[in-house]
This record gives sequence, structure tokens and C-alpha cells, in this order.
Amino acid sequence: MTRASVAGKVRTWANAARGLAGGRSDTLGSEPPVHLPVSRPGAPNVVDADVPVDIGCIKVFRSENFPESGPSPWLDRPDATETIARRLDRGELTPKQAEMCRFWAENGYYVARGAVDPDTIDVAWAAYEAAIAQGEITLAPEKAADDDPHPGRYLNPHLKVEELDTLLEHPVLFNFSSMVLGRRAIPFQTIASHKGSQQSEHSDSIHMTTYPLGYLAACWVAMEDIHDDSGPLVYYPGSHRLPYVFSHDVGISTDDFRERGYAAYAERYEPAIKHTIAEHGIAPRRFIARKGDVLFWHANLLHGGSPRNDVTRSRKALVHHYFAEGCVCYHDLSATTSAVHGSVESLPTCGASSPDIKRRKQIRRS
Ligand SMILES: O=C(O)CCC(=O)C(=O)O
Ligand SMILES: [Fe+2]
Repeated sequence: MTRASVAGKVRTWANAARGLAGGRSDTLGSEPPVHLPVSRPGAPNVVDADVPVDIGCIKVFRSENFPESGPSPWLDRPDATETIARRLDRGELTPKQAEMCRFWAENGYYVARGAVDPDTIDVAWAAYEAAIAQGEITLAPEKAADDDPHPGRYLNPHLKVEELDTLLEHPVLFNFSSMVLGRRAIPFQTIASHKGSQQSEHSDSIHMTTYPLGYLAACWVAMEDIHDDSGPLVYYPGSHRLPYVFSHDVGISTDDFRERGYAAYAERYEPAIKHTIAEHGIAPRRFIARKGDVLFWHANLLHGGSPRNDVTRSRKALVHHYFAEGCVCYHDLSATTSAVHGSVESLPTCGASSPDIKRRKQIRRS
């Protein structure tokens, strides 16, 4: 993958270093959320991209227009095992957190059983259904077959449903994501679904790209018990270590995407990923979950929705995507900025990126 170098002087990673965002508390315990330091641009310990870019000079937000640059997320680095051990020794990580971090570094995912209590799930889902019933949210049918009774997915329901917005800050979800990113996790995008997506295998990094790479973490929350025939999520352990694949790498130009949209993606990107999986012989795992179980995955972990063997079965889920505070975020396929966090405030940001629901509501109204 070649990336043209971009000259410039403006810092793009202008947030305070977080060290280990998980702090001293046990990420999966019932302890209160970790209080992370508030970002203070210009404060000591500011972390810059290793190769600074003048973000204002990037007219086309595509991966090939960014230099290759670290810093990589701390658990992606070759010395991750030693760093985990050192932080454990210093008491910066609990033994359980250290185990999670080791697992994440090796596998690129983590399953947290019973992470969200069923009552919280029920309240959140009922609020989502109420918003649908009241016409605040309209779902497309997206029928996979004539006898498919379930409606389609909905993007960013947290912008309309306060209970879903609150769930973004659930201590387990927020703390785990912050811990593996090594920075404060900023809620970015959510997806609610009543049924299996049957989405082809992909890395979220082509849909939500960061500069530097790797500063995205996702979590998939089971909003009901998930049946094996409902089309569970599938994921490919260890695939996060394969090279990132972007539009440019599979020959999708900006014009292609503008003219043909996701048809170009289906034609070029999806077969390339299937080929990679076969080539590396990576066996899929299926996320057979109980209500409240959560699967976290790395920015580059390959995953998708398996076929729905029984289309009458629902598969209620909520997915959260978090960015690390301070990174540059964009949509590689359409070459547009998704959001830019940190000090580069002059750039367009999409409303969904604000961590504050009141601010998001303002943006939506304006
Ligand atoms: O729910 C699924 O089947 C896939 C979801 C997904 O790929 C995502 O939200 O990133
Ligand atoms: Fe995805």
C-alpha cells in the first residue's frame, strides 16, 4: 500500500496522552466508570501523529493521501506483551485487564458475557420500539424474503433515543473501548437491528477510517438471546493483523464510488476480502450470545453477518463504534471526513460525532 506523503506542519493528533485509559479500576467490574483526564490541547504529554500532516491540505480524504504513520494503538505494537506486563507490575492494570489486553492484542476481539444487565437492555430496546411506534424513527422493510417479518437496520438511533445514547456511556463499553484504544473513546456511530444483516465480511476501517490507523473500536450488544439460525455475527480471530485494505487497494476510485456507490464496493472489495480469508485459512467464529453479552472488535478485525437460516427469527442488536479522541476520521469510500476530533475544529464534522447529545440535537436542528 503506497500513500503519498503530505507536507505540512499542523498537528493532527492534538489530544493529551491518555496512558492506559482503563486506569486502575476493573473494566468489567461493577465499579464506577473510570474518570479520564479531560483533553487539554497543548498540555504536556500531547501525542502527535509520527508524521504530522497539514489537514487543511488534504482535499480528498482517502487513505492513499495520508502518509503511513504511527503511533499505532499500544496493543498493536510489537512490544504489547511487555508493555502489558510492565503496566500490570506498576498497578496500572488489574490482572483481569491485563488478560483482556493480551487476548485483544493476539485475537483482535473480546467477548464480555453479561456485560450489560438485562433490565438496561429491555429499557433501551423498549425506548427504541416506542420511537418507531411514534413515527420518530421509520425503518425500511429490507425484506430478505417474502416471509421476512422483520424491518431493516437503523443508523444512529442514539441521536433520537436518549436511552440508546446513554448506553454509549455504559462503563463497561466505554472503559473497555478506551482501554484498548489507549485514549478516551468517543462515541461515533450506532446501528440498531431487528434481524441479521447478512453483510459480507469486511473491516470497519474502510467504512470508518482513522489517521493514524487503528483508532476505532466497535462493540456489538445482544439485545436479546441470539439463536444460531438467526444469522449471527461472524468474526475472524487474528484477522486484525492482516494489512488494512482500502478503496484504492481494490481499485475503487472516488469517481467509481460517486457513480456506482456500494455496487462498486460489492464488486471489488467484498470478493477481495473473501479471497484474503480463504488464502489465510482463517476459520470464522459465530457470536451466539445471551441478552446483554457484548463482542468488542478491533478496527481491522474482519467480520460480517452470517446467512439467516430461519428468516422468521429476529436478531436484535445494537452496535457502537467508538473513535479515539484526537484522531482524524474519514470515510475512505466516499472520501469525506466523518469527524475530526481534537484541535482541528475548523473542519467539517458530522453531527453524530459530538460526544454530547445536546450538541448533536443542536446540530440536527440547525
Ligand atoms: O450486525 C452485523 O451483522 C454486522 C454489523 C457490522 O458489521 C458493524 O456494525 O460494523
Ligand atoms: Fe462492520
